[in-house]
Amino acid sequence: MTQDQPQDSTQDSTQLRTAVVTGASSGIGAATARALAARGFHVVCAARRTDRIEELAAEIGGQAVTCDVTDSDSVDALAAAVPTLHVLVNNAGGAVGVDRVDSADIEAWRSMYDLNVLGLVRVTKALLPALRASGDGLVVNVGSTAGRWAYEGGGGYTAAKHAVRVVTETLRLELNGEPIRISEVAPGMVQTEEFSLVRYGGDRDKAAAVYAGVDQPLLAEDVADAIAWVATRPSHVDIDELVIKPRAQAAAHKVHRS
Ligand code: 8X3
Repeated sequence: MTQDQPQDSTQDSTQLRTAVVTGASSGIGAATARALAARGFHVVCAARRTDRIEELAAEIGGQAVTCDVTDSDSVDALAAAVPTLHVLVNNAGGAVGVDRVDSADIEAWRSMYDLNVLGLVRVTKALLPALRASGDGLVVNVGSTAGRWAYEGGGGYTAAKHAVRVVTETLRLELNGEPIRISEVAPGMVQTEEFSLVRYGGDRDKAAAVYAGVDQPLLAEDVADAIAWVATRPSHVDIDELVIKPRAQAAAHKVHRS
């Protein structure tokens, strides 16, 4: 067994371990689904865009379940498809807009809270019975450096990601004594196909400017690798939080650009 294969001190190591990845249709979610499949997990790819996740599931020998984490019925249908679960990666999320607080778009803030925070809570609630059923569960919440620092124009997103961090800590306290670990992987600047494009309402120039001159922003695969590492530690090892940034990024306001 290599270091990156699932290591499980409590279960038959030949048993196939199951992972659910939300937001698996692109970016960090899709890369994580691939990374976990490469390490031997049966991966359930969950997202709204059925065509994308069906293609991904076929590629990695996994399963596609169409799921909108902002819809309770949809999340219940995901839970019904997963009776037992070892790893839940709550990845679905995103930013909308760059409004200052004094001009906050309340609906944008509401939608960010719904997607990033309530979505994570809905999915976690619904899948906790399956995590318990496996006897060895792990929840990896994809947070952000935006859950650690503030920046102008980021209020709606940073507030939501700070909430993700606190929900993660709360859950760890509440589940203490159960065989379930709770981790947060918090990336900084990651250049993905959609994150900034969505944030800037489809404006490609503004989205590209986020990464302009930055020597090697993180890629989705870098974050997926970190998540897969967290998911392949022995069962007694809990990685509380892992902050991952590109070398060029020291802080929100300190990004080296050439
Ligand atoms: C993304 C990091 O800096 O764009 O989660 O808020 S940032």
